[in-house]
Amino acid sequence: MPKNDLRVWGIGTSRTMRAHWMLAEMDVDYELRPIGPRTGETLTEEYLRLNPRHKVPVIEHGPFVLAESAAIINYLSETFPAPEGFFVPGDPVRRAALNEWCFFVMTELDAHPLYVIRRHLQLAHIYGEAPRAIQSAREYFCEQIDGMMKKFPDGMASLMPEGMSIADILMVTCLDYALTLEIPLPQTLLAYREGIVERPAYRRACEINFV
Ligand SMILES: N[C@@H](CCC(=O)N[C@@H](CS)C(=O)NCC(=O)O)C(=O)O
Repeated sequence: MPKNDLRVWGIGTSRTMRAHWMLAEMDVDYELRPIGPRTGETLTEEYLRLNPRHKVPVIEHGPFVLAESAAIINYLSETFPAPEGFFVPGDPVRRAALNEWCFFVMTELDAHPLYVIRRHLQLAHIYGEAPRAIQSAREYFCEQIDGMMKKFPDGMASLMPEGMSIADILMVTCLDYALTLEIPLPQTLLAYREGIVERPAYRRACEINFV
């Protein structure tokens, strides 16, 4: 029986980092299955039963199986007690405001430009070379960031005024990946990231996720 009835599958990417970071924030112990993408480990019969789309991360909480990093950290934030200062909305309006950030990060930053770049750069041997698509994805990412930063002309400590939330976990993991791609980021956004990556939970999660 895993600790807290919880098992997390996956390490090594910005998406798996999200689950480990959320659990480190909440100081919740779990069993780790440190499988990596594209290693063959996501293609075993055991794993395909959990996620036929063979992606990491996945969590098992008792009999409940959940994929998709954003859904996972949202579930964890509502299932285990959040630490002091970690914002989990209790009403529909604040939930909607948080969702706006989460969906923005996941669709306009993560799933579209960053993943297009990954597919045609690091995974070009599978998806093909597409320099024009990479260039336009880089530009799109920067445009989205510029638009977003208009909401924060003086910078910010967190995306939600109430404080650190799952939206910041999604955002900072995207920014970390963008930095590895040498995408230029505004100074105020870099300062926001610096403030968040000082959190002990971020550092603990990096040690688990990026071995
Ligand atoms: N939208 C998914 C994306 C997950 C994803 O693409 N995972 C990649 C690693 S970052 C993966 O497992 N790839 C293995 C494969 O495609 O077989 C999430 O956020 O969890």
